[in-house]
Amino acid sequence: MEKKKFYITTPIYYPSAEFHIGHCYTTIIADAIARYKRLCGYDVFFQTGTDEHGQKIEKKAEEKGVTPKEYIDPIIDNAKDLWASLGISYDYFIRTTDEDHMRRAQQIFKKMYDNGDIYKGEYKGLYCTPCESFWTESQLDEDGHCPDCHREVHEVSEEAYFFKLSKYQDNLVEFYETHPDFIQPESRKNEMLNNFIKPGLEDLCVSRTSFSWGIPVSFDEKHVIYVWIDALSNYITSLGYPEELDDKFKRYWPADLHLVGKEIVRFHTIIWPCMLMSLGLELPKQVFGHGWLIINGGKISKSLGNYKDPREYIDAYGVDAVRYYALREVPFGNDGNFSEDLLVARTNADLVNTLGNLVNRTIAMSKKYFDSKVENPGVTEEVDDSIISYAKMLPSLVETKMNGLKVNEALEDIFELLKRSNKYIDDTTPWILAKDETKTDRLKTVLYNLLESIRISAILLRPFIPTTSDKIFNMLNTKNIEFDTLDFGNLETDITLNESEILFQRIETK
Ligand code: ME8
Repeated sequence: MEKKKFYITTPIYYPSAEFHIGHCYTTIIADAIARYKRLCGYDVFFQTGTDEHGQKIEKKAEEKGVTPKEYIDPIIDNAKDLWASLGISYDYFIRTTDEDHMRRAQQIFKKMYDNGDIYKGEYKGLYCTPCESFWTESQLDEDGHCPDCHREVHEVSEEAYFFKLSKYQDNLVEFYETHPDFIQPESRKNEMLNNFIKPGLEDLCVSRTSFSWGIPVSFDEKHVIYVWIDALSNYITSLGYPEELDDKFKRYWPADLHLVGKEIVRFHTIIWPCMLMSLGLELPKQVFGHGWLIINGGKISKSLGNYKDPREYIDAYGVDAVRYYALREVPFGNDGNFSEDLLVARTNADLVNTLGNLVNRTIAMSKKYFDSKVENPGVTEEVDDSIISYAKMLPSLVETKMNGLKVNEALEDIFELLKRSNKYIDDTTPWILAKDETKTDRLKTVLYNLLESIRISAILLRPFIPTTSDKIFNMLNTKNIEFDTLDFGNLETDITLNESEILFQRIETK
């Protein structure tokens, strides 16, 4: 049977400065979802990349006395290195300066023009350069600044091309109505409808002549394509659109999930769908707008410079501590605090105390009592049910949570099995069983049950903390590490465990 496909994307980030933990947040979550879907048997296409054009980058390069390309190339090399150190398993990294992308973005612009959806006019308005966004007077904040970053906007007036967003207003509303899951969480849909769509969509300025760092409009070269039109196109140019309609594009489009921060939901749920309607293409299945990581009450941001290189955390605490924190700490969709203290507390509480302890205690007992040999004579007692019945339903609990993108809750459910297993040790008191020769077989079963719940947890944890899962599989010396071996009882009984290794070191706090 042919595998079902799953196309998931992150935003393509601006390489205007080095990436921070906020970019890691989106990318780690996308990675965990991509890995989860792969393990479920999907043919996954996971894409990330960089959004490299626009006035902001042009200015940054000018300030440094280099060309835009010279400015961004090292940032992108560094970003790829960061993704490698976080274990990000992307299938494709798109750069909007890639020749293929540029040519195809031009073709997309031309198609929309040929369809009568792009026309020439004059632009007068307010522009926020750091956000590369146009605003109307009424959208500005109380101080007359950009409502997103609260910095000054400036007036621009120039000949420009416009995209007929207004033409698609009714189709868009109808699409929202007939696809209730399109925008998640629900609250963001209402925000789009009430703040942007109901007041009436205005045609969008989609070309600029006041600077040159962009993709030229193919039929009017003094214009460059508005950076958001260029950027949003990435989701299809990477699949070969519009040149190679038979191959990747047919396989993977429409995207199953665009994962984005809440501040760019409007680009993905208004402009992007209208572009696709103009091109006569299917719309993505879902856009999920997640919340922000906040430092000291404010968004972590490149423009505010209030952050460390995420690799400092990876070096100090390990890649899986950082991944776990990003995935577990904040209910997905909400804003949440980021601090090193919280990262440390989360690591100590969950990864050291709950997971690490369970694994090390269990493996140490196996070694001490049975020379690390795994056996299960099947001497069961009622108390076993506290882990066995939960372990049996856990895969479907996790599936439900992951399908609803409640990533933190999926982890909570997995950790519930680990907690129950720790309690099971206290309840069954293996050290007492070990003193009574008539209880040897019972002790073997107790240890088997513990090892088995560790194996099942490690399989389910693979998408989230893959390095740790691999270490656990290695200690268990098991070959049964795939989702189709999740049934309780699949741990082999003819194996000998390997030496245990410490999974997470307790982090001392002041
Ligand atoms: O918006 N907390 O790029 P960008 C959580 N190029 N997530 C955060 C975050 C924070 N503090 N800060 C950033 C752009 N992010 C465009 C996108 S897509 C066609 C073009 C994440 O570099 C979050 O996912 O400003 C946000 O949407 C993205 O980085 C913005 O990255």
